[in-house]
Amino acid sequence: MQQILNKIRSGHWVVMGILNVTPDSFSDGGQFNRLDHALKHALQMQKQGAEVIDIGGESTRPGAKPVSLDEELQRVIPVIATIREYSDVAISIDTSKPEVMQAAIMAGASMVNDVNALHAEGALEVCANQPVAVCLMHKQGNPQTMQDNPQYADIVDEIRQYLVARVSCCIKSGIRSENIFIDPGFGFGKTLENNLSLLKEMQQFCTLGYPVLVGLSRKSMFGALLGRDVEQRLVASTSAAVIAYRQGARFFRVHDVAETCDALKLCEAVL
Ligand code: 7PM
Repeated sequence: MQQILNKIRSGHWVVMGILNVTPDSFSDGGQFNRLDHALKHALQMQKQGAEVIDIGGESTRPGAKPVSLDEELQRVIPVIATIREYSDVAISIDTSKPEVMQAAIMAGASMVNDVNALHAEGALEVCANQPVAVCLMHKQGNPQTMQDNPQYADIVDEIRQYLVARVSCCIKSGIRSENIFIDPGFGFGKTLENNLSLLKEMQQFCTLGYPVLVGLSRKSMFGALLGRDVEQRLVASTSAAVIAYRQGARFFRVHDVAETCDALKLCEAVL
């Protein structure tokens, strides 16, 4: 993770590949097949240019039902341990639960990606006492209802203030400032118009002094704008990544690793 932090600090981009660990898609094949599939997917993304693999048990997604602690642990920890066994790629744990953070770190994760920005009791402490990077994301409301009627007076200002406040909490708790990423949280309690404003004003997050991670990949904002199903959002997703890159975002959480890396290589070559 240290190498990745240095790379971003010196102005380069990094791609984080999203690893699917949904239980439904491969549950028929049993534990071995599930782990084998996750490992293959992770190694493929690494080969395509992902330097971090983000692993989540899906409890934090918009509209998702909460997942119990035991279930989340059972979903993600064996996957982390398996990838750690076969690859040195950096692993990020996408969770809001301190117990999952702790277990994931023990199993080899070096980053905590929390859409809840370490609000859960004990989360700050877990991250403060370990050599891990953290990503603090903004969201309005909770995953079940946040898309119902999001409202902001000044969305950019509100999210900036929120992220700055969360960064302060982290630093007060003993998390090193060099280990902190911020993320405006596209799609988390945001209308299409809100998401477009955030993308337009990306620079205002990139000048706060912390590297910015963006998650735009295949998001429903592209469905709303273009009328495209989730598997037809590649061009919009990579284009949006380029727009964010041009304003200073350097960390990209994506499904389509090879294509995003191509676009970002072009960006960097031009600059
Ligand atoms: C359904 C809707 C499934 C939305 C999954 C999602 C982000 C994240 C997610 C993000 C950070 C997705 C989202 N989005 N973590 N986790 N930033 N840091 O599109 O934007 O993958 S879940």
